[in-house]
Amino acid sequence: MSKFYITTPIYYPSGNPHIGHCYTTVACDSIARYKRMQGYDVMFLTGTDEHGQKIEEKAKEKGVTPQQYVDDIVKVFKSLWSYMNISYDRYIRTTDDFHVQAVQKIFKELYDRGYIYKGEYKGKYCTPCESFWTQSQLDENGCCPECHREVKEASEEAYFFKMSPFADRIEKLLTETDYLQPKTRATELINNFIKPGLEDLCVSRTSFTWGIPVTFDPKHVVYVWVDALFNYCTALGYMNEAHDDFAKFWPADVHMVAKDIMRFHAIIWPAMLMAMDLPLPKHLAVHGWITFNGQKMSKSLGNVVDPFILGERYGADAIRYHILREMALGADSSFSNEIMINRINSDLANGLGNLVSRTVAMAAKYFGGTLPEEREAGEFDDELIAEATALRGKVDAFIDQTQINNALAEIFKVVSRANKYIDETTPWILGKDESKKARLATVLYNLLETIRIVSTLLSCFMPTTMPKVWEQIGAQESDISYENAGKFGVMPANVTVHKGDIIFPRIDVEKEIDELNKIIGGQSGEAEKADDGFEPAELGEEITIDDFAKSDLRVALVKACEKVKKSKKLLCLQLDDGFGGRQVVSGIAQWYKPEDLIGKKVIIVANLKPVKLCGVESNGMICAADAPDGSAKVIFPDQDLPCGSKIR
Ligand code: ME8
Repeated sequence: MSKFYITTPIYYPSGNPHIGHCYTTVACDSIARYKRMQGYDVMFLTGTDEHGQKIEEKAKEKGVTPQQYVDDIVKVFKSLWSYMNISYDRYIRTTDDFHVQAVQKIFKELYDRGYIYKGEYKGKYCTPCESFWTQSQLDENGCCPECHREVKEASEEAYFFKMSPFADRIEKLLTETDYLQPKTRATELINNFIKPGLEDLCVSRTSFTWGIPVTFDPKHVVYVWVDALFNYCTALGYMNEAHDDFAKFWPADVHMVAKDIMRFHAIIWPAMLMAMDLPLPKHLAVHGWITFNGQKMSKSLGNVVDPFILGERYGADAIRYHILREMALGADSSFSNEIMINRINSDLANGLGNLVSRTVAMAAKYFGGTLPEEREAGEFDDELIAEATALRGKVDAFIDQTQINNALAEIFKVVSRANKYIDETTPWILGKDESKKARLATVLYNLLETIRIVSTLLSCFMPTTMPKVWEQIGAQESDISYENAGKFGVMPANVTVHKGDIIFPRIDVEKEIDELNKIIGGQSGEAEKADDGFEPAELGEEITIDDFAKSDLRVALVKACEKVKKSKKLLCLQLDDGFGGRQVVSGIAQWYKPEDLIGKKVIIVANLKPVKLCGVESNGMICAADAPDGSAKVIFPDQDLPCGSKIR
């Protein structure tokens, strides 16, 4: 049997887990379940990264020991994973004795091999990120390039890890193999870290004590990232006796992480493995952030969405589905109550839920629950059957590329196809005609079989609800398997359905949004206070000056402005653009009243194709910037510039 080893990052228990942590964990869980269903011998690892200055400081603030502090939060992580139905095979805590001792051995081994040496560290240190940075790595304000907070000068005697011997191999790993998913991220890593010359990494600290002591120089503790990264190996028994499956599962098949810790996994981790002569993991799948009000959802920004609150309202499976469906590998995904509730209503309640309840209800109504064995094929059957049987192959391919959102999109295409098949075959009309019973039974059987295939595949993503679907459609345990998910006609012709509760109840959108805004809005107020931690939107793809020259930006004067009727968001502006005037519609009504803008000069994109917004024609766009509180701020140029002045 082939093995499959997948890991989440080990999370810092410096605060309670949030939807961002849920994303990676639920994504890995779904892949692990899928691989198990395919017959792989799976090891799915998660855990907590419990050392470091940040934890030491938090514990002190609370008046408890660091160990007591992490013990309490780890309980919350574990209860969330159980609530979310996370099927991890192993949970590692970096305070586990076996891990501590293994990291000490690894550190000594790297020292004995000549890859770690003692020196003096002078640099810029970011306390929240626990990272030292060189001057060239700081952002344009001289702050931490990860969290954009102030860094401080720090200097200490320290041990260093030699990075330069591995630069060429790492560059090849990133450019010539499919280690990095998506591979497009390789350019930023190479330009920012490898091209300027890989600097040696400071791998010990003397300024705090909550860490793993270096055995041969105990005033030093091992840098938290060296301690943390090796969890992927020690959890299997590398350099320890607590487990014995390192030979079986290493190298990892997939490490999944968000972009903020890509550098550690794409450069530092391979270098350390190379230094230990260990094989490299096969894939590093990097996803974006779940953002809230335009900022990364993060404990330190205080804008986190509590998964327990959402789970209680809609069920763990609906939350799992929503976050998996929204996040595309490599891009950020913005969390909003509205998108979540609409997604649950459209895909789960109206799409899948409706398909199951309509099919089961018709089988009960027309045949007392048990289909007769007579069959009559008809129009549309072949198309539905072909789509349902081809589905498994498509999902396999997307799972292998860690594109879970696309796998789910394929599954829901078949759900829509099946709902359309009901409209095409009109079983309620067939039911009125005694001579059409065989045709009706065929239609219902085809629907039940399609539901069986779809729900078997979906059970990896929504493990709690799908068994309820199987119960309703009369599928037996032996009908549900990966093998059968690729076949049509598995259930017996005289299958018996069982009407049950609605699987995904429809949510009253307005009422829910009001209630959720009250709960989550309270939390986002905290975010506004923390705008020093503003995370700018991701940089766009590189373009040439010629690409930029295609956009014609001009100065224009707002002569008149009014709200667009029937819209809460839109303002309609009459502008003097230096070319006889134009009308532009802009989505800034939440933040600007017409009188705030009349008489002011703004910047417009002047050569945009006209569009109609809420029925009103718009000839261009007003330029505005993201503000930390999630609003948009209009850019006001020098007010003396003439209308029509071109921006270059
Ligand atoms: O970085 N959107 O731990 P951490 C999406 N201990 N994913 C998010 C997220 C968000 N808003 N916020 C967090 C650490 N994550 C280290 C890892 S591994 C050897 C050591 C997820 O608790 C995402 O997977 O800060 C990210 O990579 C991870 O949590 C960071 O968690």
